[in-house]
Amino acid sequence: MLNASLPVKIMASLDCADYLHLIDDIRKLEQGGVDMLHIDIMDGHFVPNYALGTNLLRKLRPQTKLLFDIHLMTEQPEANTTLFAGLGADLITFHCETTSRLHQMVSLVKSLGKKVGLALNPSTPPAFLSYLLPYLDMVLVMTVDPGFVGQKFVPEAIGKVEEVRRMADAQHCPIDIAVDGGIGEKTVPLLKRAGANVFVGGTSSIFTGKGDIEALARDFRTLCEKN
Ligand code: S6P
Ligand code: MG
Repeated sequence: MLNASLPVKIMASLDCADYLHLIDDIRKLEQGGVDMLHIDIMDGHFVPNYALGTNLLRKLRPQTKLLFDIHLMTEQPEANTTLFAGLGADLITFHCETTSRLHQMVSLVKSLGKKVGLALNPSTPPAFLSYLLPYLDMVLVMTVDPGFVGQKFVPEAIGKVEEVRRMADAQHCPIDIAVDGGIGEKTVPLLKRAGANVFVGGTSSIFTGKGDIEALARDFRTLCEKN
């Protein structure tokens, strides 16, 4: 197993929670011991869907101490990063396919006092990362094309995680590698062995709808830690 020394972190994808009982679900996630809320922001351009927004974040931030990972699936992240930083993000993750100004975006996020993650779509080669790894806190390897919950896991992502971890190790960068999309019982062992240490729980794990969210969050952590 690569980089076994990095701690496992569990994120819960808020878009999979019950919008009509959101605060109840968040309390269960807190009790279930998740490390972060993974908050998908979709603009209807970069991805063919819309999700979560500024008013929700404004209301949520004072309600929970859970860390916020803002997953920006938006064109021109330069235009909205300051806004989301001000809404209580702890980590801002943007897509390398959405801007040609990657170093500037990384600097912008850091200048706002936030951790920075760079996301790659399943078809984006990891070579994109070569000159950026030392500046990043996290690489998010998408394991589905972003835009929707409940999609089919893309198996090629496993090899990509392995390649990213190899690149990071070669550059002596002990960065987090996160995976998002179809993360559950079947995929966690393979992704962890490949070098991932941050797991986003959605409808394949914490939000299956079969059982209590708090218990499912605990089970998800056990699954991610044991493999
Ligand atoms: C996808 C989004 C993800 C999903 C999550 C859903 O556009 O970035 O964060 O919300 O992956 O999980 P699952 O298990 O339904 O694929
Ligand atoms: Mg996401």
